[in-house]
Amino acid sequence: MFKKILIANRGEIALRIMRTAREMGIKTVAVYSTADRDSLHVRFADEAVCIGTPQSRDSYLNIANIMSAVEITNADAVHPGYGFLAENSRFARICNEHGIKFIGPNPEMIDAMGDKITAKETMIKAGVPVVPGGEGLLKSVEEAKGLAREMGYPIILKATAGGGGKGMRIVAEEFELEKAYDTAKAEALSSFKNDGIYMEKFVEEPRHIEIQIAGDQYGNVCHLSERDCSIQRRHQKLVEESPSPFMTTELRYKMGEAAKKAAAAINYESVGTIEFLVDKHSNFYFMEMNTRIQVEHCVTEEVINYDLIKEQILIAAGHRISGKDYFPQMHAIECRINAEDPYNDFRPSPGKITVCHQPGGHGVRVDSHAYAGYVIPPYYDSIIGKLITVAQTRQEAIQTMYRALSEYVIEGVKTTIPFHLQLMRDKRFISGDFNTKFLESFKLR
Ligand code: MV4
Repeated sequence: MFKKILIANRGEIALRIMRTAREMGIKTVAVYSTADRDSLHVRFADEAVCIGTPQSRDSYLNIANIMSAVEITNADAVHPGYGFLAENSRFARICNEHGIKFIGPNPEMIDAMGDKITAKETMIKAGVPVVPGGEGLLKSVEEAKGLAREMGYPIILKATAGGGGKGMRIVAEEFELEKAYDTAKAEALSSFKNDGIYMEKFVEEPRHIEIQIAGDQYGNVCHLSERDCSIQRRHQKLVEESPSPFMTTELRYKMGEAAKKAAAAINYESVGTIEFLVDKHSNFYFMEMNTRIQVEHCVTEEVINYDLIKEQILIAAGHRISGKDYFPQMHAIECRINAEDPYNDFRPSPGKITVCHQPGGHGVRVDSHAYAGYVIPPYYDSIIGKLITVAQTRQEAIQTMYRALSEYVIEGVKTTIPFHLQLMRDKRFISGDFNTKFLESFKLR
């Protein structure tokens, strides 16, 4: 087992990883930018190394500085968390070449899923359903026109180097195609330095349902059931839950098998997630694979009673998994508590937290790095915590969530708490009748 893990991240996820490492008897190293000197992840770690100035590219994205911190602290493994370098194959490769275990998949697996056209081709070969569309890169707007006529509008254009919604264009009718083609290409080039785009039939009002999987170094794979992440706004997830209110035993079986095929197709090693679009007829289509631990991993942990970070560390250290699948025994919901103003287009609200009281009690979990006096820097994402509730039924998990949100006091910055309070009382949310378009018509009062 590893003796010392360097956590190449910050905020709540750095704390989350340290907690498990400590339970496993592994020493921890925090890295921090000068904006994060007073962060809890620095105080909770056994050692901490400053890796640069506030801008991410000068600290949390600076591979040379992070590798120096690994060297001076003698860490034998690196956990990247989510975001930052978590899906950077170059970083994973550099770690491995220096004999430092990158706690995640191999660089080849990251690359296989990073390019969306390659990922889609791999899935087709493996027999995983994908959204109908053209095979490969679009070579011209004429080709795009022909293809769109064949499959019928609406269609969607996506960047092959994209993901998470960046650089997408939905096209409802032919007269819009040329402009959308040009802007999608230009946006792809400026965002990803790669102007490759491809086309798919647009799936209307889909749910976003993802399957958590795990694979070990010996070819064993299992799934750990689903999370419903349909409550999103501009591709930012706000609420996640497991099980999905839309799920049936039969659909879970089919999606679970498809997710395992997807992971097996690339000999996936580590924990990961297969994202699917699910239409109202329960047809499901592979969307992307996330080769990292995700923000919302906690809902899975709560419903199957299983520490995913521990599993990820064990797999990286060469342990075997049993290969049996895991099914929800409880219902869990997670609300993302962001320093954003929900009354003002969710605009970031950095600054000093003057008052901080976090909820507790039966069925409540808070993963947060917030404390009274903490200053939220403006340089990074705005997540200040995750509130997770777990109960026997969805209705009880919602009731506990409402109660816990009512106890949550954060003063000094605006938060998403008022949004979540209203959502937990929303008829459509309570009935489970929602899809990825739900928040477009949601009005905060
Ligand atoms: C789609 C789609 C409909 N049809 N693809 C958004 C993020 C990126 N991973 C892909 N996305 C979508 N792809 C087809 N063929 C609708 C979306 C989409 C979406 C997906 C999941 C969650 C929220 C979303 C919001 C808008 C669009």
